[in-house]
Amino acid sequence: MDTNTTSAERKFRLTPEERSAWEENGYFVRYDVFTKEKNDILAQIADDIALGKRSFPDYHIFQNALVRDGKIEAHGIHAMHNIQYVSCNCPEFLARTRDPRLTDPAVDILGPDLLGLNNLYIWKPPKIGLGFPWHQDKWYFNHQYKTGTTVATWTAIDDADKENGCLYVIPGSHKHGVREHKALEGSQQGEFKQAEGARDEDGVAVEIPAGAVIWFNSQVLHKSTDNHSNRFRRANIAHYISAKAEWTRPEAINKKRPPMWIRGETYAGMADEVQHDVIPIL
Ligand SMILES: O=C(O)CCC(=O)C(=O)O
Repeated sequence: MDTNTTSAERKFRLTPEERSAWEENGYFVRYDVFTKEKNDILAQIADDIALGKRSFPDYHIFQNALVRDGKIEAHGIHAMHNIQYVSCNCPEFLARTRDPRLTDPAVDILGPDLLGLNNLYIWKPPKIGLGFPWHQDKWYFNHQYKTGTTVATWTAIDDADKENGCLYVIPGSHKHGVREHKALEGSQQGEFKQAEGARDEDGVAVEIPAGAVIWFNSQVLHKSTDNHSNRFRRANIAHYISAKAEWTRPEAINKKRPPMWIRGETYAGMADEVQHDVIPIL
């Protein structure tokens, strides 16, 4: 696929206002990017995986214990990783990851050659869905890739608001480098570490309806809160980096989670161990 498109050819390219918001705040939102019908297809597949109705490798499913007052109250699935390249008869996730509605703006930011990283589908169930502490995704990516900006897309499958645990960001925080991240004491959310010095009072809740997408610079400090509502708060997250990114430590490449080819060229000697297609579950 020749994806070396011109800006005019990219139907979903960045608007000047979005570029300013990206540079100034490190994020922007678009509404009505995906229809309910299109998101329902993904939601059904992910629900079936979460409920054990479709086989899916355990190592791509993340569970968390909800700990309150030192006691485990419940265990719950909270995320499924890389549905896009694990074949459970669901090429729809692969198509979504490569959808120009998501990737055209990423091309405007990163250039024409894109890889996809660590997709995750957050399944935040009513009452027990857990929040994530303040963090920068770039802190995690720096362990694997030497690259500048990376771009996250966060697609709301359900309406996301303060009650069911929407995303919060600290506007402009992408300009101040990557902070140290430390394990949380008595954490409910075992998987993520907390960025030092991030303050709740600087955060803005990004409440968005289903079908909207947030694009954010992965150096932006962000978090989410627990789901206190009786509704789900599901989101599909796809990250993009330039295919010119180098491995930080080639010996530590995570073969279970290689980057995914998205569009354009790949480069020998860079992050070139790339997944092109779905891996069948045997
Ligand atoms: O969707 C959420 O609740 C938080 C997701 C998040 O912070 C992340 O994926 O980095």
